[in-house]
Amino acid sequence: MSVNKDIFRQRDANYDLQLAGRPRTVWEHATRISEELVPTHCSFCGVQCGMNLKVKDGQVIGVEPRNYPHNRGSLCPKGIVAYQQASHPDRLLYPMIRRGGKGGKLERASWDEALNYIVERWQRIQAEYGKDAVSIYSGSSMTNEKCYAMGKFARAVLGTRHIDYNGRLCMSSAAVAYAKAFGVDRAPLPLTDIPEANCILTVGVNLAECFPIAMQWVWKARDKGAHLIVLDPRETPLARTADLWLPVRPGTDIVVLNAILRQMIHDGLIDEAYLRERTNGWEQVREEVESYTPEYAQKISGVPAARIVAAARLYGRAATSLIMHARGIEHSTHGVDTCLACVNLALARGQLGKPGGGSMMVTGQGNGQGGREMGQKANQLPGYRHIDVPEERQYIADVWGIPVDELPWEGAAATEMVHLMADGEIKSTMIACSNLMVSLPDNKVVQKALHNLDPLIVVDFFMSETAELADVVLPTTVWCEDEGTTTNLEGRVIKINRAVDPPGEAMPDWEILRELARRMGKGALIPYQTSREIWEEVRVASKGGVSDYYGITWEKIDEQSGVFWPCPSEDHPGTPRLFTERFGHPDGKAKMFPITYRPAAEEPGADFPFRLTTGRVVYQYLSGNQTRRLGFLNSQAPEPWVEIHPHAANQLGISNDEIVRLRTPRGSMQLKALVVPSIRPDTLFVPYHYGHAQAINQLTNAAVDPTVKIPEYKVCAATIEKLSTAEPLPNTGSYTTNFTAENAPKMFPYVVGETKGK
Ligand SMILES: Nc1nc2c(c(=O)[nH]1)N[C@H]1C(S)=C(S)[C@@H](COP(=O)(O)OP(=O)(O)OC[C@H]3O[C@@H](n4cnc5c(=O)[nH]c(N)nc54)[C@H](O)[C@@H]3O)O[C@H]1N2
Ligand SMILES: Nc1nc2c(c(=O)[nH]1)N[C@H]1C(S)=C(S)[C@@H](COP(=O)(O)OP(=O)(O)OC[C@H]3O[C@@H](n4cnc5c(=O)[nH]c(N)nc54)[C@H](O)[C@@H]3O)O[C@H]1N2
Ligand code: SF4
Ligand SMILES: [Mo]
Repeated sequence: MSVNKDIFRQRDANYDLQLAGRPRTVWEHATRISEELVPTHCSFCGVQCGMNLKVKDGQVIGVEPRNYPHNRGSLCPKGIVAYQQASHPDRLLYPMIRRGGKGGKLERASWDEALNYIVERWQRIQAEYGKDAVSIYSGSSMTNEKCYAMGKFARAVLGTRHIDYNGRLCMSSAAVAYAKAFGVDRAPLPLTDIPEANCILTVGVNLAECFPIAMQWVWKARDKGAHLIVLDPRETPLARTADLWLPVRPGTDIVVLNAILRQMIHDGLIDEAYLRERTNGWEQVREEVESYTPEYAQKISGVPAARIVAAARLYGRAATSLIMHARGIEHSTHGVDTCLACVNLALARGQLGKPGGGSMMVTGQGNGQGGREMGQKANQLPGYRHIDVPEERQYIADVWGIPVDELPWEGAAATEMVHLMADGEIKSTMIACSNLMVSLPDNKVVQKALHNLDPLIVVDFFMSETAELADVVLPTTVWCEDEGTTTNLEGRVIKINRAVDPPGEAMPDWEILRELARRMGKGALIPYQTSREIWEEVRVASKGGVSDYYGITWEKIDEQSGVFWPCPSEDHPGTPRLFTERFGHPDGKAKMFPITYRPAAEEPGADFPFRLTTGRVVYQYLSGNQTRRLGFLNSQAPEPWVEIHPHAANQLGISNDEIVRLRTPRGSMQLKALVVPSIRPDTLFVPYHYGHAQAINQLTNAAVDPTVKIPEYKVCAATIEKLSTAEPLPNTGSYTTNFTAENAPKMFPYVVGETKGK
């Protein structure tokens, strides 16, 4: 198959002319009117930018930005190529079963064979070992409808208590912190409020690379004179433009946040009236922070005392101030505490509930917000109902039409589930929408755990590092082949539309669950013919819950350009701003908690003198299973690297681009050094989007926060070594990163870059 590039070049040229104000050519006009535009949203991050997919002859051939309130007609590099997933040559097109035992090969099977095999195995396992011997590991890149079906399938059809999802690895510490402090776990304000802020303090969020389109709201605030303070061990693109960069040692933010609060108290910048009227617990917080002098904070965190004082004054004197925080503080064994320390600052300034003020967790995954409200989290039922509360259990049991004593209790968190697999307590797991072999810490243990499962079932649309280990692989749809809703990082519920049919035999996740339930004799529990039927049930199941979606209809989403929950009735407009009058606790007040600094689980020492932190780059997404295949994105960041400061590099004799060995107590890997002045000299950074020998989670620490079990991805002890001889780079797996002239489906307008990383 070859692409007639000349036509597309011609077409692009015409488009340029059109942009220059010239009339459209006949060719341009003809192509445009024969394309259908399907309004939807991006498949990637939590901003969920509005986009129109261009569809022609049953295939998605391109994208246009859509003027939605929060992205206002812009898309970032990932959004622009997201559509290329649909017709990608790597798509999984039919079910596969590993024949000949664990050492055998994955071979094509029919749906009937694959589903019957799973059901037969599950029934035998559950009869012999009990219901909890089968588990579900799910994800938040799925629509609300899929997430809801997943939770109901696990608890009502399988009857297992073990269901959890990848949000556990993401923002679960922030979720718990907000539930503790405010009684509601949601960003309290929309992105469009940000320009009202006079000072923005970002804490562990690389906004420009991870939420690029949200940046326009920060720029608007800056244009109006807002100050910007960035707390991050790296001078991120956002930090480069900031008034103050606080280069914190990974894992030590609490001392900085407490010291800022102490300084504000000493400078008389506290809103005492707000604290009296709207909060509980302030006195204990005031006492706790008194020992956090700027000098003590400097000693622990490495942030100069003078900058801490300056930050307290810039932040504390702003009439309206906003703290934005993300994984930099949440991926920690004290993630909940650090978020609560941020909340203390914002409450002490009386900011929560003000337009443009307060604290805002920046949720990461496309449906990271909805994914945790639909009942696929170990301790939660739909509507953010708690699985331990008898009335909440009864309500959901009634909606599902099952006796309440058949509803399982809380199961293992995702990180704990892996240990139950390794210990043989869980015998079989279905993983949908997660790539554990890249995303979980200390992945040697993960591999062992997955190897123990029989069968391990993986539902995906691309072969992932995890699917490679599966006994059964089931092909599912990409986002634009199914319709449903997602809830973006603001709490805005939006509509995803179906643009094309799935290729081959791929089936939406919820249809796979329906077919499994039917074969298990429980078809009446998953009876849906359309995802809209699931939505109508979600509305009822969430009714009266903290995240009440009852009043949100698909029509209303279109009419209002998204609806913010809670929205308890059809005539309710939705709630963009939370806490304007009261917080979610019964007395209407926010709770403040005194926060004490504790060191990370693993501190540097003589053998491992650096702090290693991990995270993201703009061009790759999560485990990379989707973006490593998109040529333009991958060509910009085809392999991982380790960022090291020039001082440290000089001492070790390491030069830029040199292959080095990175070592932690769990093992070592080889990768390129990127010598950059934008990182602390005692800190190393590696992006985590890569698999096999390139996965940084070979080396990360599996220690978790004691309450939420989120891993400490953001700090462990490490060392870096020059290689004595040129050692060959190990095998890094194989995937198609690109469309070549040979494999490109005809409709693709561009053939980008070259094939890398094979
Ligand atoms: N391009 C891209 N965008 C994405 C994603 C992606 O994979 N790629 N993923 C999405 C998802 S699921 C998520 S969760 C979000 C994540 O969004 P972010 O949280 O913004 O991303 P991270 O890179 O994980 O970490 C953010 C910053 O934390 C800093 N950091 C590391 N350790 C510490 C520390 O101890 N303290 C402080 N204060 N900062 C620290 C890092 O230097 C980094 O700049 O992004 C979403 N958007
Ligand atoms: N070292 C380190 N590790 C980290 C992090 C870090 O900062 N550092 N960040 C953590 C964070 S914040 C997160 S969110 C996790 C993410 O970790 P994972 O959830 O494991 O990563 P994803 O790439 O999102 O995996 C999703 C998989 O599901 C597929 N998929 C996408 N949509 C659908 C769908 O609708 N249905 C099905 N069945 N499959 C689908 C994709 O192709 C992909 O293979 O990683 C965590 N791991
Ligand atoms: S900012 Fe996020 S939602 Fe918007 S286009 Fe980029 S990846 Fe997609
Ligand atoms: Mo995430």
